[in-house]
Amino acid sequence: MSQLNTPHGGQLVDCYLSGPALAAARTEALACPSWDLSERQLCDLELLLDGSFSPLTGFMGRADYERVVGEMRLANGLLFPMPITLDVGETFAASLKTGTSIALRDAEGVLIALLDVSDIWTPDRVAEAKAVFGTDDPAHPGVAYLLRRAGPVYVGGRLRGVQAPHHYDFAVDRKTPRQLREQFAAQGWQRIVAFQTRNPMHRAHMELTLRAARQAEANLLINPVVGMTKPGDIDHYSRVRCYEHLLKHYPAQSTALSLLGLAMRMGGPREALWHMVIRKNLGCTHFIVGRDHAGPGKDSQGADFYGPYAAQELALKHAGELGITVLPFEEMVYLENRDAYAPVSEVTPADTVLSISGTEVRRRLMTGAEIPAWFSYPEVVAELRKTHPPRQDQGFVVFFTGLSGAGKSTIANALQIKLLELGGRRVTMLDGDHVRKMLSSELGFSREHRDLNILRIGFVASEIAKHGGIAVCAPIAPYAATRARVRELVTQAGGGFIEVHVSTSLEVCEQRDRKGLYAKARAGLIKEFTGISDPYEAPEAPELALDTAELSVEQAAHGIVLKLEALGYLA
Ligand code: PPS
Repeated sequence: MSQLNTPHGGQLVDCYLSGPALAAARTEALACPSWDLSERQLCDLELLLDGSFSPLTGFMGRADYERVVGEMRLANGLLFPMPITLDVGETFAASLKTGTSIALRDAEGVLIALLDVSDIWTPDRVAEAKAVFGTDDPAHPGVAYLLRRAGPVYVGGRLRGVQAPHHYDFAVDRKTPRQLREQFAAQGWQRIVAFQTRNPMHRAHMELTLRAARQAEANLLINPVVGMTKPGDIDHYSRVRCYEHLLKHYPAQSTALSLLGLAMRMGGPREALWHMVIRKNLGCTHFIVGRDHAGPGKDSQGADFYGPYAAQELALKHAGELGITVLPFEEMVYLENRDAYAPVSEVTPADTVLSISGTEVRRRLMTGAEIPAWFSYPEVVAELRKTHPPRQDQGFVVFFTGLSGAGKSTIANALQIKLLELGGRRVTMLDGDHVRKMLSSELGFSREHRDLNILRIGFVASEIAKHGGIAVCAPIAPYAATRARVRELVTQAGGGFIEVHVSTSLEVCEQRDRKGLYAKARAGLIKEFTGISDPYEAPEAPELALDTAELSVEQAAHGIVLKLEALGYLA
């Protein structure tokens, strides 16, 4: 098994141009239509260009795509489990022709590559989700992306790389397949076990990786994903600092760290195979597949999407064909009586098993509770605590939603005063009317404008929460999907999100009609008025619902304070 070979026996792909071809491509790009890549597309592009996805030489064309979706094979029969496609909008697609090229640019407009378009087609994305992920349930992050975020048209073709995407963070730890292979060769490493992770590593992971390396009599490559992982994961900056601490505890001569800018799909078994293809391309000979590898979490019924060992089974089935040895690993647990870690199957009735789940770690970070040294090295825990302070020190957003006249602003004002009275925190008010004057004065009340208005509020609120402040927002926010986007924005920024539905009925709001707007709306003088001539989608699972027909302002505001205390946001 030659180290220089890709899983398919060919040479590592290198899409980058050089010399006169590079200069010509830069000039050619000036006349090409430009596509601004999404974060995920940029991740895919980087790994296509540097050969991590060998034998792919570009975004998949239709024939490759269809066979990959159906059979996990490229049109030429080579095993490749994940469709790697460039999704675009309909308008942009309509401006394209096969045989022409597109300039692919990053978010700042920097030219990364030219795509020579060979295929343009509209895929059946629901069928793709079912075939690739085994489900079309949007609780699966890969499905949610495919059905809700991805553009409806795919464009395939060969790539001509102009410039690798630039990374300002951890630049020396991001190695291309070529750089890693050179490093292995220079160190005389011939057997290399790769460990994939999207989580901070604790002692159990360290024990597992050491065991795997010993078992294979091999060196170890810790190869964490720093592209896109599962929404809600710990950010990669914190994780990489944790890995760097942990690395000091490994045998220095036999362990290396390299960061992988992969955009994961959380595709379980298929994703495990994809990870193997990548690691083979990186020059690794062995790959650890643990329990529930690249697992997407629970489905909307609360059940697992894949069996816990489904990924291991599929990985083992195809390992020979890919030319990489799979090291299936069970969960490792701590045995207090032996002061040692062991795989669950080696536990005897005499052992006292201690374990802390990922959820429990998050809870302890949230509450500031102790995380014992048997579980994680203190410097790793300290690193996590820096970016994940206990809830009472975290920023959060109280997001009111409800009909005009429901009482949102009145309760929000009362809440702001109560929070200021409690002291020690900074509070920003983003009231509907106020925002419309200061941030959204040019917007009307069409769905598009309302969404933009709410996303602006969400953006500002997420920034406030990110910096430890409290944002109190009180727009109507009639659309559930937009509110969900705001929740995502805030939680991804590390803030808490408390949705308060001011559920006062339309009848009561209309009867009050403090601003006289309902009368005008009924008379047709105001168009698209929420509740009258425009929809209001009531929240299904708000943190709190308050009806001002039944509660005084004082009671409602106090109810929110109690909720915030119960959730741990107020000391
Ligand atoms: S939205 O849908 O969330 O963007 O609305 P929002 O920014 O909260 O603005 C709502 C306030 O604007 C006044 N107003 C209208 N509301 C709903 N529909 C229409 N067509 C409309 N036109 C003006 C109204 O006073 C809302 O204030 P509140 O405080 O909710 O009564």
